[in-house]
Amino acid sequence: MMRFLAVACLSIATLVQAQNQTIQVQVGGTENESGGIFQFNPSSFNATNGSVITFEFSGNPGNHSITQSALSNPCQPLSGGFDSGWVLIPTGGVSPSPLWNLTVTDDSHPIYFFCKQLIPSPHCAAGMVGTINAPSSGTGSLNDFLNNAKQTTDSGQGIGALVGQGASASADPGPLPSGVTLFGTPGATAVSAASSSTGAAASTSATTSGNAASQMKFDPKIFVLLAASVSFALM
Ligand SMILES: *[C@@H]1O[C@H](CO)[C@@H](O)[C@H](O)[C@H]1NC(C)=O
Ligand SMILES: *[C@@H]1O[C@H](CO)[C@@H](O)[C@H](O)[C@H]1NC(C)=O
Ligand SMILES: *[C@@H]1O[C@H](CO)[C@@H](O)[C@H](O)[C@H]1NC(C)=O
Ligand SMILES: *[C@@H]1O[C@H](CO)[C@@H](O)[C@H](O)[C@H]1NC(C)=O
Ligand SMILES: *[C@@H]1O[C@H](CO)[C@@H](O)[C@H](O)[C@H]1NC(C)=O
Ligand SMILES: *[C@@H]1O[C@H](CO)[C@@H](O)[C@H](O)[C@H]1NC(C)=O
Ligand SMILES: [Cu+2]
Repeated sequence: MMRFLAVACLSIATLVQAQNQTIQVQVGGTENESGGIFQFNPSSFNATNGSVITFEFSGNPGNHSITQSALSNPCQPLSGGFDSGWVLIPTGGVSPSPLWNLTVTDDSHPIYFFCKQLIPSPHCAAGMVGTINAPSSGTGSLNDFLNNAKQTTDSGQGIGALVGQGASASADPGPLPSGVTLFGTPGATAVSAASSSTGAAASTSATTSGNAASQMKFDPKIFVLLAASVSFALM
């Protein structure tokens, strides 16, 4: 009986974990690449509700943001959009790199983001943009968004919130080792975010844990695993 319980608990734990994807994105170049690199890597990926995107401020040096925008207006902060603030990493890099965790709350529409840094030239126009759940080609794809971004000459400096449209963070980037500075700290909820996203924000944890519960209930894999556990326990 104890063995059955242990195996069943393990199976459930494995399943719940398997449903939350974690996606790592390097901000400003990949680890150990030095110099001001204006990119997100990867810059286009898909993530289901509840998945966490861990942005790693790996630029060495770097002074970047992750700021939500729209397909048609790629280098302007979206009203009610998410924002990490700018994270300055000095030359030489730091360890550990600051991280920013963004949880997907609506995977049914593409999510677009850019870096709003202007120094030494607008990073957005240089191609520092990314997409989540965008089509792989044609209208709305990363290439489409990137082409729009490259045609801009400026980028908006507005400060957003942790809570965005379709994705939200619950904390500022961190940790901030000595030499690292966070500029333009986003509010927990921006005034503009209140109308469109407060509902989503307020219900983020409830919704996602609710999801996990309902997925557990309906996911046929759990029955297969439980059945396997039972037969294992009976052996
Ligand atoms: C899965 O994600 C949900 C929502 O983010 C969270 O409440 C839950 O604790 C996560 N489960 C695991 C095993 O990480
Ligand atoms: C980066 O450098 C560190 C220390 O030299 C090393 O441990 C790590 O594997 C390197 N990472 C990559 C992606 O090359
Ligand atoms: C980093 O970016 C912030 C926000 O744009 C700016 O105030 C600051 O001067 C920048 N620092 C460096 C060293 O580029
Ligand atoms: C993800 O969450 C959003 C918002 O609640 C919902 O509209 C969408 O259908 C969900 N996606 C899936 C695959 O359930
Ligand atoms: C993401 O999903 C869209 C459809 O929703 C698909 O067209 C695209 O190829 C997917 N992208 C990746 C990187 O898997
Ligand atoms: C981001 O998530 C990782 C993995 O769960 C965690 O170790 C880290 O402390 C989080 N960082 C922040 C700033 O939320
Ligand atoms: Cu940048």
